[in-house]
Parts: sequence; C-alpha cells; structure tokens
Amino acid sequence: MQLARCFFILFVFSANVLAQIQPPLPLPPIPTARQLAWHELEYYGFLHFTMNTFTDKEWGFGDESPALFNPTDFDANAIARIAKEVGMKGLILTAKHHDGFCLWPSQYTEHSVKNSLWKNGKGDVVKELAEACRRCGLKFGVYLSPWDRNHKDYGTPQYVEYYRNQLRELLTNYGEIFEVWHDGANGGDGFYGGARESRTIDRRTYYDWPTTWSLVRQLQPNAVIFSDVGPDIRWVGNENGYAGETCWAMYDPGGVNGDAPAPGYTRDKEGIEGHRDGKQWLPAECDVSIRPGWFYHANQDSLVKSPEKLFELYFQSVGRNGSLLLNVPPDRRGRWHENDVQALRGFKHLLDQTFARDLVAGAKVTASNVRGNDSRFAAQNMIDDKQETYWATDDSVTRASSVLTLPKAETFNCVRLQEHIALGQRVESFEVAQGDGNHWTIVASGTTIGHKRLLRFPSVTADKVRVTILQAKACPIISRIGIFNAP
Ligand code: FUL
Repeated sequence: MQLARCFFILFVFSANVLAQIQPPLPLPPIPTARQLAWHELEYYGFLHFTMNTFTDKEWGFGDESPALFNPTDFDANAIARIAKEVGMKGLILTAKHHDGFCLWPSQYTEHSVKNSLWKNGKGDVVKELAEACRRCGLKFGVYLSPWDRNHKDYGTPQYVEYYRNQLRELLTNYGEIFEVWHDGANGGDGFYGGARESRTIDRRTYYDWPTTWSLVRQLQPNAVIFSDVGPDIRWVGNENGYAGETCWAMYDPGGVNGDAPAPGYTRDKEGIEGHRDGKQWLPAECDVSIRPGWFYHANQDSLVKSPEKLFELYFQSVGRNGSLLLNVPPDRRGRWHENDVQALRGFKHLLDQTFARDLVAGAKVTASNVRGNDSRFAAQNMIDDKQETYWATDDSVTRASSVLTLPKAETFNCVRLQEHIALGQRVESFEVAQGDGNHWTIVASGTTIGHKRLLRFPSVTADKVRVTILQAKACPIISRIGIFNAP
C-alpha cells in the first residue's frame, strides 16, 4: 500500500515537471540585442551644426570657404549637460552634411574644420562632443551625409571609397557610437570640386550599401544603422516627428516602382505604420526639429516649438512604438539658444509631472486568463516595474482582459502599455475601461502597442481599471502597465 502511494506521488510529480508551462515561443521577426537596447533609449537629440549655421542656409552648395566656420563660443559640455538634464539619452551630430564640410579634421579632404578659423584649425567638433557626451553619460551618434556637394568625385566609385574612409575615421577615433545615420537625400546640383554641375546617381546601386553596413558592423558592432531601409532602424516617413496610431516595428521597405528599395528610393509613407506581416524588425525613428529649419537661423528664434507641442510629439512618437529624435541646432556661438533651452526644460517638466507618480503602485491585478495558471505569467507582473517579467495568456487565447484594483480611487487621464517585444510584436487592438467592477466605461482604445503605447483621455476618477486585449497575432505578452495623471 505504502509503495503504491509512493509510486502515485512520483507519478504526479513527474507529470507536473514534464508539463511545466513554457514561456510563449517568439513570434518572428524579433529584435536583435542592439535593436532592443535602442528601443530603451526612446528620446535623444539631433544636432544640425555646420557651415549652414554661418551662411544661414539649409543646404550648402559645397563651395563655401572653410574659413566661414567659426563658432564664437562652442561649448560641447554645456550642450551635453543640458541634453542630459532634459532627459535625452544621446546626441547625434551632423559630422558631415550635404555640403561636404567635415566637423572633424578628416585626413581625406581639405574641406573641414582644419582649414577654418575656429581654434586656428586645431579644433575637432566631433571629438569635443563625443567626449562631452561620455562625461555626461549620454550616447553619441554620427550623421554622415552620403551626398557630398563639395567632393570632386561624387558620382564615381572613388567617392564611395572616400565615404567609407570617412566612416572608418568616425567609427574608429571617437569611442563607442550608438547610431550611424545615413540620410536619403542623394544627388543633384553642387560644386563638385569646381565642376558646378548636376550629378545623378542610381540610388539602388551606387553606394553598394551592404558593403558599407558590414564596415559599420565590423567597427561598431553595437551601433544601430539608420536609413530609409534600415538595416536596424527605419525612417518614419515624415520629418514632423510622429508615427502612425497603428505602428508596427515590422517593415519591409519597397522601391518606388515596386522594385527593390534603397535609401532615398522607398514608398516612404509606408514607414509611418510599418507592416503587420513584415518580415524584418525595423522600428521607426521619428525625427523632427524644434524649429522650422534643421539648422539655426536667427529669424526663427521666435518659432521654437512650445513645451506643450513637444509633449504632444512625445506621445505621437515614443507613445506610438517609435523613438523621438529631436533636433536642436546650435547657434553661431556653438550653443543652444536660450529659447530652445527654455522649451526643452518646459517639456521635461511636463514629462516629470506626468510620469513621476504611477498610480498602479500597490494595485492588485487579476486576469481572465493566465498562461497555464502559472504565477510566472501572472498579470501582477505588469506592475513590478521589470521589463523582463510579463503577463501572458495560453497560446490559444488572443483575447483577454486584466483588472487592476488601485489602493484607492484616483483621478487619471493617461495610460501606458508595453509589450514584451523580445518575443515579437503581437497586439492588434485593445481598450482601456474604468469602473467599479460591475459597470465599465471605455476611456481609451487603440491598435498596436509594441515597445510602448501612451494614450491620453479626459480625466476620470476610479479605483478599477480594465485593460482588454481585443485582438493579437498570437497570445499577448504585456510587460508593463502604468496609469498617470498628466497636468
Ligand atoms: C534630410 C536632409 O536633407 C535635411 O537637411 C536634414 O538633414 C534631415 C534630417 O534629413 O533629408
């Protein structure tokens, strides 16, 4: 009898071990480690600073005298300190814009800071900024324009070699680079070493991008590469700083005529939403300038975006599964203008006021379905502040809801949801309701979530909040939920 009992216990025990509930399988495509790290950055700055700052232009022709570049009070530390203070995670600098002028003393051209009056030609903007970023704990990235209106060889294979040599300098001599930015504007008229003509290139073949990307991988394996076609980060398809309300990290760029795509040759409007069934993980970066222009123009000092506008853009970029790349152009001193700094600080204040207090603290969380009834996948995991723990349902369940009971009734107007994207982006639609447990009123609804979704709605007061995943490509995996009261 005793023996039979022992066997029975052993049997139950091993059956349980065998049937141990497994985490959901990844739903391809999934992000690489470098993409996952990039998703966490969310908000970083763009610095458009070069010859144009001194000639009052947006696109220099390429014939500008290097002597014109002469900031009177360039202070990389001051810029980096403010960037850090206002919540940016990094800065990307236009090391070379379309006019070909280099902010570092490249050994491959005379068209650079080494022939400027600034610091008697001994200065290096890239170096000063890279070091300032490091000092402040910010990441540093470089923009190197593929189009070069100064270079005599632009349009020939020699120029592509030149471009790669420059990239080699930037990715070797300035420490860790977090993002390499390849613009899509390519070809047209320019100085071209004195030829002063128009040169067109075949955007699909001229640059042989795969070779350039492998150089980046070799020199900076952790850097993400941005362009209209990735391979890590995609352009969102507008320069106004917003992603679509539906925004998939998946995206398979296509050429304008339905053929193969290339930087500067895509159906870019598709970047706004991405593709539900895309085969590549290519999340959206939303670039926008704090002013009408990308470069500093004194006559735009009164046109700096307000803190409220920046706050709205944050919801439309970071809050829609994208990142916010906010351009703040240094002025002729080489500093951020006071109006821009004031706007950045006001924006940061709004972020702090909104997200400082998460009302889910201390809440009790239940769900209509928990994967295998296993506490490792319980809905309570959504409020433990850890990205790596999550609420997941059984594989067969793609519609489920979770109820949060707050310690007391609270007034709120903002919800934050996050998927555990390491296992793929899944949610297709959801809604959020408030109520007393018996009666519910929907306060917000949306389609995709991805890394982060933020929604605002008119203020309500309640102690219960219900989140319902209405539709998902596979069992939903939600890592975090937050409830806030924005000012
Ligand atoms: C564009 C460029 O032509 C602009 O000058 C600016 O650099 C912007 C971020 O990208 O394509």
